[in-house]
Amino acid sequence: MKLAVVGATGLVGSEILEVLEEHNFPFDELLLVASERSAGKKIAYKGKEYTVIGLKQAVAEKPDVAIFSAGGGTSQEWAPQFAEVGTIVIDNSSAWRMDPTKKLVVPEINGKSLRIDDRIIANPNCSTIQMVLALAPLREKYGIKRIVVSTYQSVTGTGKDAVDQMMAERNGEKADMVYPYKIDLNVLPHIDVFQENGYTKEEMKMINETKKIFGDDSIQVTATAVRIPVMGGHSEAVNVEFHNDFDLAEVKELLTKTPGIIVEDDPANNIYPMPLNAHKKDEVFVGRLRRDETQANTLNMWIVADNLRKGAATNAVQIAEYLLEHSMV
Ligand code: A2P
Ligand code: 11C
Repeated sequence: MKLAVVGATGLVGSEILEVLEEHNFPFDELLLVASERSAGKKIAYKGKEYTVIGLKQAVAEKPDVAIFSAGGGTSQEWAPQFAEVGTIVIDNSSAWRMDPTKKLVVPEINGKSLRIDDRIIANPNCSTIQMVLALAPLREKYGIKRIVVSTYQSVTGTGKDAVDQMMAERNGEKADMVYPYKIDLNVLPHIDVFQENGYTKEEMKMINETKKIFGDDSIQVTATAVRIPVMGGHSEAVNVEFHNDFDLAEVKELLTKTPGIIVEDDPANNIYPMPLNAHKKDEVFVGRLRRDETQANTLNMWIVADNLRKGAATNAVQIAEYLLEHSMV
């Protein structure tokens, strides 16, 4: 098993290496890939030094699996070239997600849709993954009619340069601006580019990807995506209307039983999910479970996860693990 990590020098790439190590992911050979600018750089993994290579060299090595986290443009251009030599590409960018010929996979929800001849598999957007994982067991039980979500997203979702901007502002240093405004001590109702309908691309990803992952176009989703000056994870206030009525204790029990979800919901003791605690964790944390008293069959919940983990690296590694477990690689 030859594994390539494309974008190994980036924020998500280095998180992928951490998750591979923590999960003790089995491979015989590891290729660390980045742009030609980084070729020759050394990166340590499990105490061994690896030399970063460029994409051309990586394709020539014909890896069995390549996990891509090097931006949409790189995926668009290079994923097909890897697929051509037989590599299974697991792509973290938005390049292939809405392509009807490609699967958009959260293994716990729709891993079963994967087939041995899938060559480019898309990893959903971070804010979508944590929301659908928490909603999946509830959807199965009660059916989902409509979702209203507002996000509070970590600067790590933008990448290393955004973290640098926030920290420079915090330290009173000159910041290279990644966002159109100061991010520290501020809140930006703006993630990714604005679309013609007034929504941002991030908001439209949450709407369209949710429908595709659940395989249900009838689910109504509306989103407001907001960047806040935190690290460690994305938080989401979700208001979900079910087709059928629910019992709050049963909701809690369903979520507690779901692998990958941790319920933190004890308001009397100030227990609720926070990005500070979700940092570096693979799980999705759910709390503030309460009935929406203004509308029938409707629940309010608060969902937090490390966007670089379950939102990106962990989900991608889990797809690779699923392929291995099901002898698809
Ligand atoms: P490099 O470090 O060589 O630029 P982040 O999102 O944290 O900024 O990381 C982006 C990742 O994608 C980095 O590993 C970066 O490599 C990689 N990358 C960016 N552009 C390309 C490209 N054209 N070809 C290959 N890798 C790229
Ligand atoms: C953010 N969700 O927090 C974005 C980052 O489509 O994979 C991930 C973008 C994507 O800014």
